[in-house]
Amino acid sequence: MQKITNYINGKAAEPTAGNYLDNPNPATGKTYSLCPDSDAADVQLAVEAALAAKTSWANTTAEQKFQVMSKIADLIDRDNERLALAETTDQGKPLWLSRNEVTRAAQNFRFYATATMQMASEAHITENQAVNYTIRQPIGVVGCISPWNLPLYLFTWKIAPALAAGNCVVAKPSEVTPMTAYLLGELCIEAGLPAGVLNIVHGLGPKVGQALVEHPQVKAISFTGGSATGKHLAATAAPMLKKLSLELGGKNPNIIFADCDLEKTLKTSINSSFLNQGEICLCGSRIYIERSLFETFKTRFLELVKRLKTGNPLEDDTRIGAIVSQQHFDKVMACIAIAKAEGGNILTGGNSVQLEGELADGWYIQPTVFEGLSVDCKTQQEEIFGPVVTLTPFDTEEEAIALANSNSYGLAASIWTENLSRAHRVSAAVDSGIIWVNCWLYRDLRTPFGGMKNSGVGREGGWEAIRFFTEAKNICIKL
Ligand code: TXE
Repeated sequence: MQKITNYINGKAAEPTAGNYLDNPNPATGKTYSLCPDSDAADVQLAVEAALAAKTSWANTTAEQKFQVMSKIADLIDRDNERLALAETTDQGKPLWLSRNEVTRAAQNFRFYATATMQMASEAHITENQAVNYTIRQPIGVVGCISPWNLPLYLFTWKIAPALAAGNCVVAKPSEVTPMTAYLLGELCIEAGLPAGVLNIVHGLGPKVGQALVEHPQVKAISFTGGSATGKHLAATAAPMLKKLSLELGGKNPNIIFADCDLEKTLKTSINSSFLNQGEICLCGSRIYIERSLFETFKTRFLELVKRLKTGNPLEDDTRIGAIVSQQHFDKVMACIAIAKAEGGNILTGGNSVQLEGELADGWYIQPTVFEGLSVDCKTQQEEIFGPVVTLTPFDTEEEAIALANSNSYGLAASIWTENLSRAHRVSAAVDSGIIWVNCWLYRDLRTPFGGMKNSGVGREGGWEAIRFFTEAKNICIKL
């Protein structure tokens, strides 16, 4: 049984208490590796290593940071197949999707490697009396806590800007999907990342994550996960005046007007509904369709949904892989039961899928489509985070906007229309941090990324992330 280790002070480290958690493969439901059940003592060792490396990393030249971060990106690319197989075995997503996400993880490191070479700052000249210039200094030791849905992608999405900004990092991946974070540690050693610059501590959120958030020498926390956890984490960090970036849940509208390009809308809506088994905070699980198009869209959409293969994540034609854990499988099935109880009419799906052989004990759920649910029911209000979407008609643009905003989340939205004025109008009116028009999940890493309301606080991406991971200092020189 493979034993995952922490990565502390530049080398593999066993959890000090010697405890481990079973780590199952969602496709089989069977434990296939052991994850360190670390504790505060391990966090302390990691923070000490980061503190020891802090000054030297901050003083490392931009060129040297660029070189080592680019090397990590190249090694991730080199090991794409190995990392993708590890990701699928750990998370349950189709292998073809894991390959794509590993490529994006390399891009995260490469993108922020280039950022090290582009750091600039502002100056303000005060009526020929003074020169003000702003410098952005690394915070020092920062914490990065990431979730189980896109493990390596979201892990690197936090770590890369933190390193580029000159910080040392203590990172806590999800205990549900620890494998690729462990493998990243090995690649950092191979790339020659100096000891202590990045430290990875595995374990339970309330134990290791909490210890990291509470640690007085960890000055900022970047978190992606559930809204409830985010609120808890903020309650811990706020009295300590720590900088916080919270990328939380979503319950995103997919607004489809009758004048849309129907073929493109259908194809992309299948993706925005069910990619990664619907386990993406950006998925469009509330589908609103203009009434004149509703029946046509419904018929065509259902035809496509019924063709999606739910099955072995290792097979190329699988579109819906395994649900990440027994706990999450139970949660999603419970949500489906609630939707039925709330009067939802199941148009397709709604059941678990029983596979054969070694996959017989895996966790699989059919892609599920509901209609006939009211605006304020739990199914339309709360994040399910599984392969479950709802179809709801609307009559006017104003109603579509009201429906889209009738929710405590505000992360992302898709809008399908060929009317440019409407696209601008509706985009401005929908309360989401990320709006896609005639597309979904089309990502430019330079753009601000994050949500409002219960979807989080702050933004990642581009210079937003560098600003988060630095302290701005204004220096005024009197002339
Ligand atoms: O997230 P958690 P989970 C949503 C989705 C999902 C729900 C819970 O609805 O069902 O969140 O998923 C660590 N102090 N999203 O359980 O619990 C934990 O170990 C410090 C949306 O994965 O929030 C893990 O590393 N850390 C989200 C990370 O927080 C703590 C993606 C996320 O765990 C902690 C994932 C604590 N007290 C889930 N408790 C998105 N926005 O993409 C837990 N953690």
